[in-house]
Amino acid sequence: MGLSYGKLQVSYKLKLLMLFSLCILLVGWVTSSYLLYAVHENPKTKSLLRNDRKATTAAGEQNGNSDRDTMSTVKLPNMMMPPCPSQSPYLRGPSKLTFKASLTLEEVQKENPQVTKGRFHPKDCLALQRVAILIPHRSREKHLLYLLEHLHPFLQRQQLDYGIYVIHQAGNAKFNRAKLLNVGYLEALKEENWDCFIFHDVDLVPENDFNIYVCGSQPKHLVVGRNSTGYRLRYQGYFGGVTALTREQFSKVNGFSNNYWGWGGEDDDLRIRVEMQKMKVIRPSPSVAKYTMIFHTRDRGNEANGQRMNLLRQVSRVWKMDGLNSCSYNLLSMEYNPLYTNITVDFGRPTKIS
Ligand SMILES: [Mn+2]
Repeated sequence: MGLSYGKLQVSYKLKLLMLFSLCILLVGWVTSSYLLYAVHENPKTKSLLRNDRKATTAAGEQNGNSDRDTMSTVKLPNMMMPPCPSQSPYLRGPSKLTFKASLTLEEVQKENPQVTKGRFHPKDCLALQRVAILIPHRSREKHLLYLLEHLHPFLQRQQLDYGIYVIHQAGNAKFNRAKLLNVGYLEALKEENWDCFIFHDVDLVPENDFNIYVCGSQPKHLVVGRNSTGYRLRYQGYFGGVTALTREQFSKVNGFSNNYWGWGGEDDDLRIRVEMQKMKVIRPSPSVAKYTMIFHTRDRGNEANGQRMNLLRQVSRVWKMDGLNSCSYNLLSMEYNPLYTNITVDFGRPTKIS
């Protein structure tokens, strides 16, 4: 009797153990086959497989079921979602851009029902990268409107998980593009663990959606040509307009210098930083990396920076102390508009540096 009771207990424990191991096996199999698939599709996605999206993206799902939604309306839990293909099936290639004088923000919002708080992610696949677009801004509302009009559909066709941040410089001190971009990087990372940052001028609109807004193993310069320069690179080593750096690449160079007030130089400074870290600037093919520049005259408060040549001579001496780690600013507001997050920041006046 005692023996058979013992047997019974053993077999019960055995069953429990078997059930438990079966569960473990099943979970392990699902996870590993998912990971293997993702890594096989794109080895660079290894680091991107963490499912640490924040709850904010869930809000974005709420208005996903619109009849305008041509991508797909199938909702899948993150773990079950396949990675997006290495090339999106929605790309269209070159397009002739038009800019309607009467365009309004409401019209652009209506065209992009799936975007909330400037953010979007594909509903049926896991994007290859999470990309923050940072746009420095002051009194260029019309340019911003045209850029948003074209950039949102462009990024959606590329199947990216993205967010657009506009960083607005308050006050009337000289414009400091580079410092605004440092602020955008620091503030955006407080919201989401972005993989890639696109530093984007407000007046450059991409013409070809094969110019993919993702980061690579080296810093990328996305503007090879623009209509205003006959689609030729402005000069050898030009690194301005639109660039793409991973979170790590940008942090490795300590970001931009904070000391470029007014127009010019800050992009060359960043290129020097990149080269000092033994990284190499890469560019997409000229046929793809084309932009339309919205014509404008030089803004008041953004006059050419007469100090830029002096500043460029001291990059190797100052880069470690001047950049992300020394970027002080007064954050005035953070507004969540439907099509972008607006960060308003005050820098005060330039301080004299040696
Ligand atoms: Mn410009």
